[in-house]
Amino acid sequence: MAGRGPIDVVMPARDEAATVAANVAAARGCRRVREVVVVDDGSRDGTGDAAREAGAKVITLAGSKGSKAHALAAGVAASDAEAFLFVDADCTGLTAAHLDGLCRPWLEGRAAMSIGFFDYGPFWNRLLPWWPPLTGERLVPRWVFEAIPPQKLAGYTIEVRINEVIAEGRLPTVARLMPGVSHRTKRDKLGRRAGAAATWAMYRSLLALVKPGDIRLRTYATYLGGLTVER
Ligand SMILES: Nc1nc2c(ncn2[C@@H]2O[C@H](COP(=O)(O)OP(=O)(O)OP(=O)(O)O)[C@@H](O)[C@H]2O)c(=O)[nH]1
Ligand SMILES: [Mg+2]
Repeated sequence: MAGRGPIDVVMPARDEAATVAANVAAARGCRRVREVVVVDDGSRDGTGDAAREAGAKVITLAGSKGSKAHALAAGVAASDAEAFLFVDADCTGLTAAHLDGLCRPWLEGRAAMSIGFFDYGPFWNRLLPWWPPLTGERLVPRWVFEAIPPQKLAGYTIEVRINEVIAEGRLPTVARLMPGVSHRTKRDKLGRRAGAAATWAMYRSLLALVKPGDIRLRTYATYLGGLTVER
C-alpha cells in the first residue's frame, strides 16, 4: 500500500542453530520484507553463523541483560523500518507465504498489528485466536513497540506489553492461522526436566503481570473488541 514504509524482520535467537537458517530463509522470501535482522544473544551452538550464512544481518549482544524483550529492542534500535515482523527462530514449517499473510493487514490499512498462531489442529485452531495472544510471530509498527516504557522490557512478557499498547489505543488486530507451523518447545531444546522448569519460569513471569497497578484485565476485553480472525 502506498505510504507504508519498509518492514524488517527481527528474529531473537539464543541457541537455535537447528532452526534459525530455515526461518531466515522464510523471512527473506517474504516479498514485503526489506531486511532480516537476527539478534543473537549468548548462543553457544553456532546460531549466529548459521543465521549469517542464511543471509541475515546478525547483531550479537555481548553482556546483554539476556532477555527476549531486550533482544527485540536491540533489533528495533538497529533498524529504521516503519514496522517489524517479529519471528521466533525456533519455528518449524514457516514459509514466506505465511509471513506475506501477516504483512498484508497492516499494508492494506486494516490492522495496527497482525499475529500468526500455530496450527494445533481443527479443534484448538477454532478457540486459540480468542485467547490472550502470546505468539512471537507478529507484525508490529515501530511506534507501538517504542510506546512500551523501557522499564517494562522484561523477558517473555514482551508480547503482553505489545498487546497492552494495542488494547489501550483501541487499535484493530488481525489474527491469522499459519497452517503447518509449529515450533521446537523448551522440552525439545532442553530435555524434560530443564524444559519443564524453563516453561514454568516463563509462565510465572507472565502470571506476575496480573496484579493491581499493572496489566488491567479489561485490556483483554478491549483487545477482543478490535480483533478480526482471518482463516
Ligand atoms: N537473543 C535472545 N533470544 C532469546 C532470548 N530468550 C529467548 N529468545 C528467543 O526468543 C524466541 C522465543 O523464545 P522461546 O524460549 O522459544 O519462548 P516461547 O516460544 O515463547 O516459549 P515455548 O512455548 O516454551 O517455546 C526464540 O527464538 C528464542 O531463541 C534471549 O535472552 N536472547
Ligand atoms: Mg518457542
